[in-house]
Amino acid sequence: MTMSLDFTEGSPEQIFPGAIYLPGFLSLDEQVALARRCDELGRAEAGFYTPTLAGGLKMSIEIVSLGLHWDARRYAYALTRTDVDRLPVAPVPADLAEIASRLASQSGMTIIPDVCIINRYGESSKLGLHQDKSEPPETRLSGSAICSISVGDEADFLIGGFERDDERRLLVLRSGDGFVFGGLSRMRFHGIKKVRPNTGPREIGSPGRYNLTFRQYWMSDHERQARLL
Ligand code: MD3
Ligand code: FE
Repeated sequence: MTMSLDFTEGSPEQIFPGAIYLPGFLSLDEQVALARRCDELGRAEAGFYTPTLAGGLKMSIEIVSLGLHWDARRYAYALTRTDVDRLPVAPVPADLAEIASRLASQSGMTIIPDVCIINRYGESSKLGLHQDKSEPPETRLSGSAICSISVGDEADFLIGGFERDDERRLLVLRSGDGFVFGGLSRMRFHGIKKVRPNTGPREIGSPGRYNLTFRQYWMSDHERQARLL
């Protein structure tokens, strides 16, 4: 008997319509390589910084934006780090874009990953319940999915409904797990309640957790060329 083993643990599971959980999407070697890549991109020019939100509160995570910068003060995208140091951001590297395309195709969804945001969590970092709606309504409504991948320490992830007070489900996201949010689920409230310190693979070496989200800003490559913000 032959079986295709695309996933080291389990197979893709639909949590809600359009919300696909892909446990063990990356092999251990791929997880180690991706964690290194995040370290490297974070130490480069226009690397990790701590965003300040519109109300003046600092977030408890550090981020790197690739492709387009996410301005935390305005909840909008820009070509340069408008709310930080005005540096231009690097494009989404091909090796990372390839992970997003694989996540989408394994989930039966599509994305042109023109934005990648790397979040770095320490042991007391959190991400409050929110909706991702800084992307233009055209791409949000076109059905383009948000694809995410986590490496390092485990995290308690909350996923709710379309109103802040809707019932939530708690899922533990582990190193190497993928998650794709398309269709209606693209607009669900979600957040990271806590990180579980020292629960990541020893092989990664450095403590903490990385999460990468891939998003589509432009409707098409053609539109990107024509408009470039
Ligand atoms: C559900 N990041 O960067 S990834 C974010 O682990 C963000 O860093 C979390 O929420 C993290 O905005 C969660 C999983 C995820 C990403 C996008 C979503 C879940 C989502 C969009 C809609 C619904
Ligand atoms: Fe989010």
